[in-house]
Amino acid sequence: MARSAKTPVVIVGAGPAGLLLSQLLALDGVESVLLEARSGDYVLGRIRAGVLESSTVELLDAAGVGDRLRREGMEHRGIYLQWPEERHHLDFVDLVGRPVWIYGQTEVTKDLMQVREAAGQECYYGVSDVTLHDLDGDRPTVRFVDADGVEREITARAIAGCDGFHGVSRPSIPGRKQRAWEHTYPYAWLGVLADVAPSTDELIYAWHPDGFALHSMRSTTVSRLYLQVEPGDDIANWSDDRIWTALAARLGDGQDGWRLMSGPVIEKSILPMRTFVATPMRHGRLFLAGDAAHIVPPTGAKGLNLAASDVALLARALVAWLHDGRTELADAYSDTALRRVWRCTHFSWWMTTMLHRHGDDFDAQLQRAQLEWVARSEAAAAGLAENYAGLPIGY
Ligand code: FAS
Ligand code: PHB
Repeated sequence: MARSAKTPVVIVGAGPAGLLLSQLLALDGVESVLLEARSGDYVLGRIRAGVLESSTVELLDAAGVGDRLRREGMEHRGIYLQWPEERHHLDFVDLVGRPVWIYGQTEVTKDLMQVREAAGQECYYGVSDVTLHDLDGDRPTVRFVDADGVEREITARAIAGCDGFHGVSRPSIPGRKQRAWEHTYPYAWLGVLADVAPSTDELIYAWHPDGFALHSMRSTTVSRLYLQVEPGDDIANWSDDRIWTALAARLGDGQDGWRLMSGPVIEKSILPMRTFVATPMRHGRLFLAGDAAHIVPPTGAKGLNLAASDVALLARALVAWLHDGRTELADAYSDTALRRVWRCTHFSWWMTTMLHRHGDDFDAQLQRAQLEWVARSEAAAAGLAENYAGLPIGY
């Protein structure tokens, strides 16, 4: 067993949460070691989030990784809400003074990987058999097997569980100490990445009798689109033609002269829709952040942004504790983070149940009434804008 010198923080998981945490800690002189089960290329290959809240963009600026985002990302004033024969623009800047940015999670991860590598960050890719020990003591330990098959052990002062929903960190907390909430939605999303310029300047969230559709994007030449499908649906049932036909119908192709442009599909997959929240987000010397602690349906574009806000709070707490011996932020971390987690969990549920076709005609009428209220009432629109464009990190 190769034992490494004691390090202040071991971060399990080098997705966006783990990488951003290592960067924020390093900026305040706190060293960390990253452990990642996959290769860097695999992590970069995952196609996920696309929308960044203003507070996330400001955080990435402060972390020194905002330059390419500001150059290549797209600043959006708001979104469109759509239903048959109607499309309404919600201008977040007019409503709450905050825009959002379109910049794929892949790009955020790439920028973080580059800055950490340039700083000489110690990161073990391709690890296996990660186990956490002595979380209740003052010398918590992580054991793992590195990519060369060498068994290793690192003793730290704190462990950050940034290893996502399927990681080992959350299960390392004794079940009697945990409470989890889970809600599975009765539909799923079929996601499409297409080599075609977006047919809209800003995102279109569409309610339709056949099901929900979303027109997003990754750049001026690549579109990202989603449509509601049955939870157990198989991507083999969805030819490219069938996908484009469904998207055109649901997004209002031909309505008021608007046309949906189709193009070559680069990637298509079906992803489940669920809500999951595990509490507390701390157990002894283990702190959970990001998908390791919570999952939201992507309708509110909150998953990545919540991971960023968790990590901003956790970095402040660990620096105050490890540098200055002040433990109040670490002691409050779980409650502080969960306040924003539940706000975003509710908003994601609210957007999801408002926009996805489910239930009977009465349900459909209620959804239409809610959409018309949000589109016509400035107070209602401001509520959506405040939640979507981003609450302050310490909400
Ligand atoms: P991640 O899951 O991104 O990263 C965790 C990392 O830990 C991974 O690299 C994993 O390999 C590693 N790991 C796991 N177990 C380990 C172990 N035992 N040891 C070491 N490493 C381990 N959010 C949105 O806002 N919009 C979207 O459209 C959207 N689409 C999504 C589509 C899919 C298919 C999924 C799964 C999620 C989507 N999300 C979306 C949410 C997503 O963006 C997450 O919120 C975001 O990746 C959270 O980042 P992390 O917390 O770092 O978790
Ligand atoms: C995306 O571009 O992937 C995206 C945008 C908004 C969402 C979900 C996903 O609500």
